[in-house]
Order: sequence, then C-alpha cells, then structure tokens
Amino acid sequence: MVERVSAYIGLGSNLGEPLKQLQTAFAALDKLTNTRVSKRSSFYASKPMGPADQPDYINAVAEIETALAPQDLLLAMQAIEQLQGRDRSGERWGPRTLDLDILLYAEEVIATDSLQVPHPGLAGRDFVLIPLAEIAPDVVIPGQSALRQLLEDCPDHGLERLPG
Ligand code: A4P
Ligand code: MG
Repeated sequence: MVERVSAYIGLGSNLGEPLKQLQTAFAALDKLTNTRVSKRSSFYASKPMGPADQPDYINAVAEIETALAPQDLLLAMQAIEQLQGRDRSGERWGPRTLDLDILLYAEEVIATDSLQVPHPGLAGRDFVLIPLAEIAPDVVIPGQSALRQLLEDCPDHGLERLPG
C-alpha cells in the first residue's frame, strides 16, 4: 500500500458549460493514479476576479487522498486541463474552460519556479476559501492565519452557492 497524503485542489471554469467542466474534472481527478477524491464542496457562482468583461465563474474545491508527488500531481492536473480544452494563450486571469490549482499539499511549503504551495492566491479569494471551509474548516495553511481569519479578511467576489 502506497502512503497517501491529503491535498486540496481548487477548480474554476467560466467557458464551455462550466458546471459540466467541473463535474468532468472531479471524475478525472478521482481516476488519477493512486488518487481518490475524498470530499467535494458545493459549486459556487462567482464574479470574475481580474478583467470584468468575461463570464461569471463556477468554482469548487476537492479534497483528494494521493500518493502522487506534488510535481507529478501538477503535471497530471495540467493534462486534465488540456483534455478539457484549456487554451493558455489568453490574457492573465482571462476566461478558461478549466483551471486546476493545488491549494494545499499535506502541510508542505513548496517554492519552486513551477509550483508554489500553499497556492499564493489562496488568501485573497473567497471563491477558494469558502468552498475550502465547507469541506475542511480546520485545515492547517502553513505560514498563514487560520482559515476563519483569512475568510474575515477576504474581499467579496459576490459568491453564491448553487443548490444541489
Ligand atoms: N503554478 C504554481 N503554483 C501552482 C499551484 N499551486 N497550482 C504554476 C497550480 N499551478 C501552479 O498557471 C500558471 C502556472 O502556475 C503553471 O504553469 C504552474 O506551473 P496556469 O493555470 O497556466 O495559468 P493561470 O491559471 O491563468 O494563472 P494564474 O495566475 O494561476 O491564474 P489564477 O490565479 O488561477 O486565476 N475569478 C473567479 N471568480 N474565479 C476563478 O476561479 N480564476 C482566475 C485565474 C482569474 N479569475 C477568477 C478565477
Ligand atoms: Mg491555474
């Protein structure tokens, strides 16, 4: 039995039927080698952070149990983004069919060119913090305040939890 750790993945989409994109991505994460999705948050509609002339986003967070090393997990997630039609040529923070971010990986702090964990955008994003708090209210975020505190300090992107 390979040792597994808990990691948290942020999912976001605002193109090509975002809800379907996220459902497909949850299933794809669950199929990765030595990985399973152990919890999934509700889906949330959110106003775009960044350029305002793009559709609203759907966001969610997954808890996974994985034996993949962080770099391998990143590559596997980029392959899922690719399969779901991700086009990386657009502007920063522009619209996308699927964005998968490693928010947390166990309690590790990673700072390489290609991977920073905890995800550097975590603290300022209610569309990440609120779904994360839904499935892991007491999770430890290395180097940062408690999740509750981050939520209090976070700007409002008009998050709306979708029913079901
Ligand atoms: N990378 C470094 N650390 C990580 C990590 N922890 N997880 C690197 C994933 N990737 C990480 O990412 C660029 C590079 O980040 C990768 O090559 C990887 O090596 P990307 O997915 O190619 O590009 P991106 O996502 O467009 O860039 P960026 O700056 O990460 O965008 P964000 O921060 O993900 O923001 N508004 C709402 N309401 N909801 C959203 O989900 N998302 C964005 C994108 C903008 N506005 C949004 C939302
Ligand atoms: Mg990204």
